[in-house]
Amino acid sequence: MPGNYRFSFGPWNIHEGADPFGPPVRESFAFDEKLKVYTQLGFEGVQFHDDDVVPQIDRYSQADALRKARDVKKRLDDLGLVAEFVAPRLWEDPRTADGAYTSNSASDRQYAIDRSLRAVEIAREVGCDRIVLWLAREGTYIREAKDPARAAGQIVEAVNHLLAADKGIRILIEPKPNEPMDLAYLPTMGHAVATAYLTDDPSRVGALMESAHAILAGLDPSDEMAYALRHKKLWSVHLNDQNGLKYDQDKAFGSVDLRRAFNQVRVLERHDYGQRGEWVGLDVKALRTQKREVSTAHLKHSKETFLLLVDKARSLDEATVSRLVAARDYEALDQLVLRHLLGARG
Ligand code: GLO
Ligand code: MG
Repeated sequence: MPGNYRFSFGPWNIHEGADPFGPPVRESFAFDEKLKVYTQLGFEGVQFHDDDVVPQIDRYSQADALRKARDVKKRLDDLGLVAEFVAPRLWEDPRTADGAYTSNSASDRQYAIDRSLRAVEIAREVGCDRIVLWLAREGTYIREAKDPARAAGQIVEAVNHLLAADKGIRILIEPKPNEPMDLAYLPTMGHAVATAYLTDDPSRVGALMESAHAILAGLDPSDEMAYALRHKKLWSVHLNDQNGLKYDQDKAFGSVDLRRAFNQVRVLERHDYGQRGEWVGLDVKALRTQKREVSTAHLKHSKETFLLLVDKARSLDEATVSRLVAARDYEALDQLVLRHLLGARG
């Protein structure tokens, strides 16, 4: 198996199988049990929401929250795990119902900024310098409810607050076009990158690209990754898969479209992703039908598929690819790739 990659996922990827139409179908795993799964499956990186580190964070003073974060850091150290990032969860509290940074209520916007600043300190406490902003509710259900140009500015302002609060912190914007909102304000990689350049320190603002989010936007994930890579702003990924334009599925990587998965791996390989410390992150959901004892298999499988595709990317006959591109014989190029993926001989 090819090496050189470090893998991560968030504890929310091990879950009880609830969906909008039904309650949990599996017993929970305690946080410490989840941490053991990381080691068992060969993942080193842990992605956190602020309240994965400090459950019910809003109930605690910041001093207490940081004490709890310190305890989590110790548990990570004991297991040889590393925190990759902390993401403020800005979509569950009633004060975020109308959005967080772009809410029409000034006091609710302030709550979102305060909570994000707390997340920055929590990130430091668990030993990382990365904040992920999945801007879940920045958008509208009813188009006329907000001014989108103003909203774009409010998001920049919020990022500036975080940059100013900690001179070493880095912000990764995770774009997504819809869900939970009808229409979100930062739907694509282009929006995330452009937002970075509007901030006070573009060198500390980058992006996390999730495969399913690109597909929901009708775009190819490998092109979205490549765009961010060209700007030196692809600082993390959420690999998964998505069967077309429907609810966000977070299927195992490669589950729907192997060739699309191959092209994501190929673009990462070709641009030395991982060599500057970037993690290969997963954001995958176990199927509701899965029994508890096999409800972490989607993580193992996604990682295995990634590594098998690294093998495929490295063994593609690039000389023939170049020759066919030069001859502009894209039909032959198409078949070369298909035969390679199918393992055809001769
Ligand atoms: C949802 C997002 C979500 C984020 C996570 C970290 O669609 O993908 O899972 O990745 O909250 O910010
Ligand atoms: Mg994600």
